[in-house]
Amino acid sequence: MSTPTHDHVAALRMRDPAVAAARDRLLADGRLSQEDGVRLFDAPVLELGRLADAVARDRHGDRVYFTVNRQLNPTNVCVLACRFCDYAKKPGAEGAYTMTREQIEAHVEPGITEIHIVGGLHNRWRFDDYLDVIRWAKAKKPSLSVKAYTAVEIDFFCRLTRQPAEWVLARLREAGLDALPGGGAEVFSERVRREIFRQKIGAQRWLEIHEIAHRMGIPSNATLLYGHIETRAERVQHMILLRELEDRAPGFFAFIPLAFQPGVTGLVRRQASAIEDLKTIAISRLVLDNFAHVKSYWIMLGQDTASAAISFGASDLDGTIGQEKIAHAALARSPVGMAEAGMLHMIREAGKRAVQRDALYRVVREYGRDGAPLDGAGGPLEAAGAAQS
Ligand code: V47
Ligand code: SF4
Repeated sequence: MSTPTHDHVAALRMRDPAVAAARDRLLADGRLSQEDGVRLFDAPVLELGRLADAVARDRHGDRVYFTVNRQLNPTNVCVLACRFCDYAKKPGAEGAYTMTREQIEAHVEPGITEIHIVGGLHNRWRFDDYLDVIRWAKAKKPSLSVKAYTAVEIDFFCRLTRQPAEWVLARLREAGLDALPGGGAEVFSERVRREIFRQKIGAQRWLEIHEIAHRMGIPSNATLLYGHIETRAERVQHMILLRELEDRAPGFFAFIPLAFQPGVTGLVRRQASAIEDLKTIAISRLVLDNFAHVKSYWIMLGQDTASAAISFGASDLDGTIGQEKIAHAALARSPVGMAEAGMLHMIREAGKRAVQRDALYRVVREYGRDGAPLDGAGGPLEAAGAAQS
């Protein structure tokens, strides 16, 4: 990744004093503080968006990344009971499922380049069962990039095997793991942890596992679950802890703010507003100056806000996904999967250029502003008739 320039940021004239101060700080190669981040939440959203978009353009030009992937949630049986989670089921409960090898293999469809595996902490599974999920997916398509198991699952495997995280991660890598997803981070606040996920690992262990992975050369992502009982200050604190880890042990690809889907948890009445979503995306782009990408995760944001986020600092749309189960157990209204043409359409509508990537951000195919592939092949946008607007 080349060093970002400041050309787009330097060309901006800001009207809001807090956003202007943030721009000046970034231009001087300074960093936004906790207080700066919190103050920016009160700034006008369009001003924030202009600055965050300029930062994203200085890093990536007009490129926005996406992947043709599937999400695989092999079991929803979980020994924990996080208060925000509508997905997990107790063993034997109605709706509890565990996929067979055939069902797992069926998720590895021919056109995908990435599989994202995450699920519950099963009471009967051994570490080998989790390794098998990766082995079976990889055996079906050896070129597949595998992004699998959150730090919460890695910690669970350590307890199952009584082995340190280095050993667990080395076994997973032998089975075919390429990268860790960013889930399980929730919010790095002990107050929030005690309230809504008290059985689960906290900030220290999550950060430790990602640090170990990075030092072993295993890249990862980081999420933030927001829009429930956390404060804006706790959101910014979460970003700063991630920024410090990336300074210490580089290896993060993307930061992914996950908009909480209230479902039937009773925690909050409604999902965060689109304005709050866009502010969270923009501020994370400004605070996380050492992260390559901020991801606009359309499954949680909904397609409309996710496509607006492309103009508020997001440079990655995740992927086509397929049968996502976690957000949809919490009644998310987004479709369960999206065709490649839909991804291209969202990016083109935002006036940017699509780049199809794999889980390791290697370029699979680049597209022009008109949505046509630059290698001259007939692309899915044309095939779906979406190239004319
Ligand atoms: O860890 C659970 C969250 C995460 C809800 O790394 C919820 O590229 C919203 O981590 N509303 C799993 N969120 C998903 C995840 C992820 C998603 C996309 C990309 C990547 C990546 C990672 O989902 C869990 C938890 O934080 N979650 N319930 C809910 N009701
Ligand atoms: Fe289990 Fe994860 Fe749901 Fe918590 S969020 S109950 S660990 S599946």
